[in-house]
Amino acid sequence: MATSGKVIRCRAAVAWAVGKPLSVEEVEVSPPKAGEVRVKIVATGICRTDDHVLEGCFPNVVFPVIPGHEGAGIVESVGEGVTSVKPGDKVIPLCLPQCGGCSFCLNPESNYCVKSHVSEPQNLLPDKTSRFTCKGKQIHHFLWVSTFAEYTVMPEYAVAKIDAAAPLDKVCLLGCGFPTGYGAAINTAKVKPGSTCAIFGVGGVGLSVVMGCKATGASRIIAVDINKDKFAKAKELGATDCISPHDFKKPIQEVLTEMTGHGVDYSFEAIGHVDTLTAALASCNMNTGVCVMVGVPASGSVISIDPMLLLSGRTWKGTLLGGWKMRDCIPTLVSSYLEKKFNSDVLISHTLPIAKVNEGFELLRAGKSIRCVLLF
Ligand code: PAD
Ligand code: ZN
Ligand code: ZN
Repeated sequence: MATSGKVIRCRAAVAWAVGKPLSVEEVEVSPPKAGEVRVKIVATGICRTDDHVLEGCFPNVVFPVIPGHEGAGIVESVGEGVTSVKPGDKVIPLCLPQCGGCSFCLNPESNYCVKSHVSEPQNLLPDKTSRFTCKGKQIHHFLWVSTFAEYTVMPEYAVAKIDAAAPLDKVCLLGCGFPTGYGAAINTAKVKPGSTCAIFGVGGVGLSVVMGCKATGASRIIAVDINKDKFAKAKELGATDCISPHDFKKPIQEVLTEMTGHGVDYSFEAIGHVDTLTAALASCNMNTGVCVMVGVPASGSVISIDPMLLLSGRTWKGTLLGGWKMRDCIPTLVSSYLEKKFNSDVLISHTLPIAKVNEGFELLRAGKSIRCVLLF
């Protein structure tokens, strides 16, 4: 490729400071070093986690930074020693990498990787340098993928080659939101047929949980959200009941317990608030209930609970990216999408050019979008 080995100047949405709108700028992207891949991003979804970054919820995310982690693109060039992808391959950048060799990667029960930005929070690449500059300043990476940049560099083990037939403006959702929610139900909770489920927050991630619960054969799926505009889609995807905590005087966990007898079999929190996390825990059956934490609370949040909630037998779990070993599973999920085994397209409510990235965030904050896909 003509650009291989050269610095590429391209557009990126840069977050210069907490609480400020993103700014679409021309940035310089250095070529990939050994073991790295440079990807031309074609499409990227906006996930609430990107909004948490802009709000300053993660103090270890250093500004200026290029957010975005739900993208799909095409390999532009590869660094020395890269063998699993080549220029021209369609790929999904992995915001949770999979080195394949660490103890967690070797454990079939885990999708965590020790060699990730999660173990060592920093927003530089593993060699502690950045590939981005803008106006003479170093710009930080986010989760090693920074999909709000037209070209972005990541380690080879943070990229998965996908089927060449995949529509990138659709399968970008398989970079985060869809697999997170769907996997929370089928991998993390392992929802059983005939069971009862409650999903707190039916945005892009929560609706994917609804789809996962439906796919496993859950018989009752209760969507809980304060925004009733989300209920039509939740019903379309399999929710049997939709309730708003605002419609009840008593705490929502009591409402759910009364609706189901002893509480739901599985509860999921896909919002990221400590109060709804505890409400979700208290909503599941006191003996065998499983509560899965999916929403990301602000760093430093502390949860205080009555220990009896767990002592009586409930299980409380968390999930990162729905428990999928991403490098192994994302290509398979893309194939399943192409085989129409699920339809994640229903989550895409808006498509905008990258220049309108701030409009996309406004739609999310106003509760008007499910997933907004940005196109370069
Ligand atoms: P979203 O904003 O599309 O959805 C959140 C939903 O929660 C909206 O429908 C809100 O109306 C609803 N809501 C807000 N407050 C309440 C409340 N008090 N009670 C009931 N409903 C409420 O976000 P999203 O679906 O993109 O992401 C949801 C969370 O999941 C967010 O915290 C994000 O950071 C996290 C996430 N986690 C992972 C992971 O790997 N664990 C991956 C991706 C996203
Ligand atoms: Zn996300
Ligand atoms: Zn690993």
